[in-house]
Amino acid sequence: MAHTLLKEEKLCNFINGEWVHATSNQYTNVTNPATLETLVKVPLSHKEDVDKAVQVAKTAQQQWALVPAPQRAEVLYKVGMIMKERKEAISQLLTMENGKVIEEARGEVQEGIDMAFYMAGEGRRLFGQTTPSELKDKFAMSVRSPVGVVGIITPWNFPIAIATWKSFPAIVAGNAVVWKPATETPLMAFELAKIFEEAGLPKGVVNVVYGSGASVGEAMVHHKDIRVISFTGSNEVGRHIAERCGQQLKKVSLEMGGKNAVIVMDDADISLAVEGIIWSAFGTSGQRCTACSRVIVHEDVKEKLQKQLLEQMEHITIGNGLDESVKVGPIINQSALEKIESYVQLGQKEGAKLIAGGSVMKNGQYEKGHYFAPTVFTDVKPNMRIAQEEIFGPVVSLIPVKSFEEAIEVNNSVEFGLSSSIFTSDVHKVFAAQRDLDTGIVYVNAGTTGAEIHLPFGGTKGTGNGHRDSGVAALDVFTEWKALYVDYSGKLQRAQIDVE
Ligand code: UN1
Repeated sequence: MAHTLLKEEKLCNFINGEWVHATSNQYTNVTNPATLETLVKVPLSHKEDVDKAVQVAKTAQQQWALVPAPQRAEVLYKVGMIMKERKEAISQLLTMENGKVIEEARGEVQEGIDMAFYMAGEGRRLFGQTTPSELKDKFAMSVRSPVGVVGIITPWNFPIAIATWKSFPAIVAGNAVVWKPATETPLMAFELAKIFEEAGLPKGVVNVVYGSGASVGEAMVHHKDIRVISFTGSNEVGRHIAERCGQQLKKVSLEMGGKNAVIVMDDADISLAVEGIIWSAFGTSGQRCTACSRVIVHEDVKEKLQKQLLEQMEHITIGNGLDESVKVGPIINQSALEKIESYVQLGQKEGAKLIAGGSVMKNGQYEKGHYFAPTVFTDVKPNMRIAQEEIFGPVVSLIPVKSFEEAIEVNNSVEFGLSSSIFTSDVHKVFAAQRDLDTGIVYVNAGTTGAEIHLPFGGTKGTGNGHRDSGVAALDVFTEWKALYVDYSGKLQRAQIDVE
């Protein structure tokens, strides 16, 4: 039942295990950002499509929740096995729709495979807690129960990994899913939906509705039968969702980016730090929530670091990510490119010194694609907007500091709190930094990217609202705690009153 996509094919939604046309008959082109070729057309669905998906999800969830969790887990295990078999083909498609280089695409698909096996394991855990009761002959425990129908809204920058971070824990915990993937990257949802089907996931447990945030996202957020929204994306959209969910007392989990810094102390291995900065600032063209966009460097090693950084940047190859020798691919679309460009202009106006890159690449092979040259600003002041706001592109600001304490303060001075890193050889600084860096993820002697799926992913302050994707903490988003009391005394025992 393999379905090979045709060029410019109109994609269907996946509802109740069927591939169905959206009710709208409106489509938008999905473009390969490396070549500007149209790959497929994605439907712009309406509220009616969401309503249909929620309706079938609600029915499917009631049955799915009755399937023992180890059996639900077995389906996820099969999903992982199929993803593993198809890793290369999926990675190629991912590079085509998202632009990230093939090596990173393979890494992202691997993240999804890891998540499948990890969450399959949770099917035999899903631990609750047993506790003593205050009363004699009474049993007390708490168990996790599914929330029901969950809505997941996923971004274009990790279109398959983030979808697995959210859908797999939801599924293993006994929920049904209505999923709105980003319109820029619908193929990963198409591939994953086919895999769910082949792995034997019952119809209606996962439903894909393609479309815009303004119509599909809004309908999901307002649907009374969607009990949780899990969102990864921009700050602006996340705050809007939070407000809407707040009004309805709907549970919501948000992950909305970062302004992540690498701190380089005077006792650091500078060559290693440079490697870490290049990988986390320019890898994925800086389009990761965890991307390094600030380097907070001790003034005594600033010149050395800057020199080595510029030298190493000479070796960065930019182009179509399907070419194995390319290290940095294109930017997702024209508006993202323009945003990056406007921040570079702003940085210059603010008085930061541009020492590398700084412009859209338009000549030769770059003419047909959205490319931005890896960019470095130096002598950046911590309060400049380029050092405070998320740019989501290959732009890094070097901020000189005089001490470890100042480095921590500058790191923590932004509204976000996702990831941070410190390069140092001093064990005292390592432990003080892990305590004082106000971010959900801290790296020592590594860049700011590269989170592993069995650890919690998320951040403090403006990065989110306290929930975490990935790791066992993800189950908290997709389960309700239920407290259970069983009195086997044979008489009415009143808590707090009938205590001896
Ligand atoms: C993201 O950019 O939203 O830690 C996810 C990392 C990747 C995931 C990034 N494993 O960089």
